[in-house]
Amino acid sequence: MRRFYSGILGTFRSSTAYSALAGAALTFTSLPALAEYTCPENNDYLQREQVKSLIAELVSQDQDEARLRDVLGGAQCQPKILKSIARPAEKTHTWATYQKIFLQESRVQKAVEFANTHAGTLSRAEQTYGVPREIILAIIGVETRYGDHMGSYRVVDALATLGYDYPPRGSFFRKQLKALFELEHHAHIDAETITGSYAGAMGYGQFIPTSYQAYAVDFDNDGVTDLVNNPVDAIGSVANYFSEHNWQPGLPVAARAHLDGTGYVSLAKKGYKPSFTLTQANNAGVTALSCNDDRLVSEYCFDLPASTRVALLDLTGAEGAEFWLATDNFYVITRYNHSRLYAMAVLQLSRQLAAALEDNR
Ligand SMILES: [Ca+2]
Repeated sequence: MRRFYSGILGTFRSSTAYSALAGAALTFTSLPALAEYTCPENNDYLQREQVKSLIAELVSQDQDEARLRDVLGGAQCQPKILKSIARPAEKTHTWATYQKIFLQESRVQKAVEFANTHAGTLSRAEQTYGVPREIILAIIGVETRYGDHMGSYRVVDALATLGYDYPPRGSFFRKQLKALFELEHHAHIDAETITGSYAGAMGYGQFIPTSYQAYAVDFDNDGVTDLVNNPVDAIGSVANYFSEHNWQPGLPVAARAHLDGTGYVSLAKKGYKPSFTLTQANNAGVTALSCNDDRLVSEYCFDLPASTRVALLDLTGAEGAEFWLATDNFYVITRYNHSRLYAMAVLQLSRQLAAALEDNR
């Protein structure tokens, strides 16, 4: 049975206009009960053994002990941060509800203004890193609405709270906290006052400290790499992040898939990292929507060599199950945020932006 083409003909352009008529999402399951984590009473991070060893380690790297004690002594455990981390949007939404949050006309309007202001920088980023401007713009749009929502938590509070009072990911956030002080030591960052998300992500593109260290660039060459106050550095840094994660210029990100038979079930279980070829997908009855197929008009089509590596995504869209074939460039977007919903939102926003910028020319 051909699930995807069933009766859906016409000239729809919106991706959500396509939906399978049968089949439930394979991977959306109810969440297990989450353990609750709370801030200790009368907390003083300076009394904690792990904090003492962080200070010792940083002092051995020539950092100033008084400054470290000052900033860490002022760090506050924040209950709201512990609540937020337990329920990230990517885990509590289906594609249908997630899509509504990020794909709105108002975000596209903001993007066009931002793109006009930074047209030269976006061209230079595209040329330098091979990443299309609409992808850079979509990332900055999804992350912070072009700088409107860079986060109001002190980063040191966020990273101390999650590093010392959220055991499931403590070691990850303790690494970020250490990196924050290294950034203060080597870059233009004030570890005491800089603000960001509940997870300690900073600036237009919401870089966590280790990403800041590894991928941020001084794109306007003023000697300072500043992703919070300088949109030029932020644009270059997002493009560099994609380039360093092997973005392939010109490779389409994803196409709608149609299904014949039940061979798709095992492919959809393999996750969003491309692990089989288009030939293998075709043999399992899964075909990418071709851009040469005039039965449907879709922006989400591709005609790639049979040896191209792909993954099969099954999403719960507004009108039911949706199936997509995604390439290595889709996987690169998930390196920014490990979520297929996130990557799909970035892809679809980027298409809206490309169209809006084209109209604006
Ligand atoms: Ca700069």
